[in-house]
Amino acid sequence: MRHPNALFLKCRAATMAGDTPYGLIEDAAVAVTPDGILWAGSASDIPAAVAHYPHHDLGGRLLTPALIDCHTHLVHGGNRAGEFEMRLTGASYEEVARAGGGIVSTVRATREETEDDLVAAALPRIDALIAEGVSTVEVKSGYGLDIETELKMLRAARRLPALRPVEVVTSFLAAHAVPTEYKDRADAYIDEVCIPALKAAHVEGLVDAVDGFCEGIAFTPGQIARVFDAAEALGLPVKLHAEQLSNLGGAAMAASYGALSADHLEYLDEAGVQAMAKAGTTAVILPGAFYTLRETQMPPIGPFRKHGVPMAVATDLNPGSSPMNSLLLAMNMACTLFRMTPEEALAGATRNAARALGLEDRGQIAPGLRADFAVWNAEHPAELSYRFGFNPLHQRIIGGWIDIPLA
Ligand code: DI6
Ligand code: FE
Repeated sequence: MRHPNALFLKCRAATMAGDTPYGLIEDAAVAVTPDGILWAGSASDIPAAVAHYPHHDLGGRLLTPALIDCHTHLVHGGNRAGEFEMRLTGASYEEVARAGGGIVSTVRATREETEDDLVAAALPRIDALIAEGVSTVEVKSGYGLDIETELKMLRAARRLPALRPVEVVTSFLAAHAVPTEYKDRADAYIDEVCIPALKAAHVEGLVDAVDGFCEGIAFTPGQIARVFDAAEALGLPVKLHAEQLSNLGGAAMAASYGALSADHLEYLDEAGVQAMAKAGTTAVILPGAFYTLRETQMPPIGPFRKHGVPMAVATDLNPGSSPMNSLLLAMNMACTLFRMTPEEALAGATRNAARALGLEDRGQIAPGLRADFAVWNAEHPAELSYRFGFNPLHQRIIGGWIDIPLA
C-alpha cells in the first residue's frame, strides 16, 4: 500500500542537508508524497501546492533522517561470552584467535544453525536497532567460510525485511578469516571457497557489496585484491575492514578499487587517508570494537577532516569484538572516545552511512529522497550523542508512514 500525501509540522528538523550546522530548520515543515520527500523548509514558507496535505503535528519534537547502521555482523550463531571472560583474565584478541577461539568459534556455531535459527537469533538484534530509529541495516556474511554457510547467512539476512519494517543491505565477507580446514592455506581458501561462493551468491542475487578483513590474522592486501578482482568482474562494489590492528596498506588498496568504504582504520597513516580522499572512499568509524578490545590507537579523525574524507559511524554489531546493539551508543562513543562532534556523529549515522553503502536515496531530509525519518523526544540534535543508555525515540516514519509510535 502506498502512503498518502502528508505534511509534517511543528518540529525542529536536523535535515543533515546543505552547509549549515545539522542543516537545522527551526519550526520546520516537510511535505511527503508516495514518491518520497517533495519539499522541506520553514513552516512560514510552505508552498500553496502542499499546504492542503493532511497535517501531522510532531508536537515540537526533533525530526532527523532515519538512522542507518552501515556495518553489522548481526546474523551469526552463538555468542562469545566465554572469550570475553578469557580476555578479562589477560588474553589478547589475537591470542584468542590463534588459540582457535575468536571468529572461528562463531563459524562453528553458525555452521550448526539452520537458516531459520539464524533468522530467529537476528530478530531481537534488528528490533533493538529499529527501536532506535534505524531504517536501514547492512548485514555481512563471513561466519560461514564455506560456500553453503556463506549463502545461508546471506539468505537469512535477506529474509529479515519480510519480518520487520527495515531495509537490509548485504555484504559478502567470506574473506573474513581462514577456516581451520584451510589453516596456512589462505590462497587456496580464496580460490576454492571465497571466489566460488561469491559467484554463487551473486547468481542468487544475494550480494550488494563485497567486503574483506585485511589483517595479519586474516588476509593480505594481495589476497583481498584477488577477491576484489572477482567482485569487479561481477560489477559489485567493494569495502574493506582495514588497518584495525596494524597498518598493511589495506585502505589504500581498497581505495584503488574505488571502494565505497574502508572500516575501522585505527592504524591508518596520512598516505592512506589521502588515498581514501582521492577515491571518495568513506571512513567507517567503529568505536564499539575499539572499546571492547581496549584499543589505544585512535583512528585519524583529524586527517579525515583535513582531507575531506566523509566519516560514517556504525555499531560493528558482532559477537566478538563489538557485542554492541546500539547505534546511539556508537554515536556517543565516537564523540567521547574519538572527539568527533555530535554533528559528525549524526552525519555518520545518516548521510555518510548512506554513502558508505552507495545509497543515494536516503540519509538526509531533502526533496527527492525517501520519507524515512526518526522523531525524537529531544530539543537539539546534540542530545542524540550526549546521553548514553537512554533511548529518546518517539516514533519512526518510514516511507511516509508513522510505523512505531512509542509514546
Ligand atoms: N573485525 C572485527 O572487528 C570483526 N570482524 C572483523 O574483521 C570481528 C569479528 C569477530 O571477532 O567475530
Ligand atoms: Fe566488522
